[in-house]
Amino acid sequence: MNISKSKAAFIEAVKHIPGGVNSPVRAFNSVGGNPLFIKKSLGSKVTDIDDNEYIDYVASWGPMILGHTHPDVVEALNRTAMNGTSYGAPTLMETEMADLICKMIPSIESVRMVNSGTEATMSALRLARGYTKRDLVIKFEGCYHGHGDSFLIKAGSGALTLGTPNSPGVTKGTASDTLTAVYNDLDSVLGLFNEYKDQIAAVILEPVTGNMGVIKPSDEFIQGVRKACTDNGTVLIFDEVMTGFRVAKGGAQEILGITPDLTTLGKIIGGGLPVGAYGGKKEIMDLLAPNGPVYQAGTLSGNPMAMAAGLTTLRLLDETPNFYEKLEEKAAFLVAGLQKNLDDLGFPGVINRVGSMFTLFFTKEKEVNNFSDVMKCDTDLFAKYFMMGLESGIYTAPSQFEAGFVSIAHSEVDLQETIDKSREALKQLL
Ligand code: KE4
Repeated sequence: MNISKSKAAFIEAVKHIPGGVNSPVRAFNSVGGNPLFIKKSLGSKVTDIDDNEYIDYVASWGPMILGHTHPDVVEALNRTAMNGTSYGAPTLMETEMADLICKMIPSIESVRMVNSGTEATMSALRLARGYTKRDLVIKFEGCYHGHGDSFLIKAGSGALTLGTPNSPGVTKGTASDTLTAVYNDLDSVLGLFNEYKDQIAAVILEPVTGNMGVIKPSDEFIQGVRKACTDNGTVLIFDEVMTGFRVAKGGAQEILGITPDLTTLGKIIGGGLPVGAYGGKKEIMDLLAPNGPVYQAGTLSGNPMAMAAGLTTLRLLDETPNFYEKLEEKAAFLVAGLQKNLDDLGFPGVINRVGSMFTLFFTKEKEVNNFSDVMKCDTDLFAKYFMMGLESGIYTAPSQFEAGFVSIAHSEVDLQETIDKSREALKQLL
């Protein structure tokens, strides 16, 4: 496979961009080689600057549930741009977006738009602290909530991939206000509530994880966390930046049957443009400026271009008959095929899937249910598998600690080709 133009582009990029990338997970540090420079995308495919085409499961790290370059999204952007790109004043689309989010996720009574998932989680935590007048937050090892200081403690995603789960630059004071518990271990949460009684402002978690690979919470764990928050007057924040509108129309909270107090959103709600949001109980959200004293602001929050792409995307998700049933069929078909590869070849591995997000863990463990299971993965083997996938035209996340995403644009041909090429790679790795 010729990737000479990407190699040359990377040499140029590193001259003025740290690591040659504007987000660390895009670097290929943990899998070797250098990142591919992408020049276009359509449907289930992306094409690099050497004109290699790939079946894409990165999906821009989640947003592209409709597939890339959906014509309705492109048309909405073109139409909006003709009237200007940003006003710094309210627009009707922002109200439509808020109304639609509140309709699709009933636990959200009021919602504020921001520009990234990081902004959403940072703001939600500040709001929870303002509402409870408490300082401490519980997060879970391996979960990633963006790069806000409070969350770069035992963080997942790129922080884990690159071996910096605790980032330098986070002050001792900030770090001391973040407590960490173990995902799917309710006792680790209850122990912290006992030790720090009445001091915990919030518990934040990925209700289905994606940033240490895909892990679903046990009913006992997630129900126990909800009860502990309720009993202690602690705000439960579901970070649904990845799972929101991904694992179900109403996000992970719909399939888990748990109502959080606040929800953070991102990725899909921008339709590929920079958007984040946080919302929940009106009683809590009304503390936000300009109504209340908790401050949060953003020059481009609710930006017309981002609203046009996001609103078009959400409307399609809300109105397309059987969208999630069709997406479920596609993802189930793919993962059944990948699982058959493992079974037929006797290849050690575990595949976790929730809706259209999945992870193939290279592990000899029989299950992957928590961070310590994830840490037993063979990341070297993953790196070889990743590179073989790339060479055969399959583009997946360059990290064992991420999720793959199936879009509605992935055809059965795409999925069967992926299964077949994955099988060939595993055969060579045996
Ligand atoms: P952003 O600030 O990257 O928009 O969102 C942060 C964030 C918050 N919460 C969850 C559950 C997330 O998954 C993310 C971002 N996810 C990573 C990939 N797993 C984004 C990719 C990247 O960092 O470039």
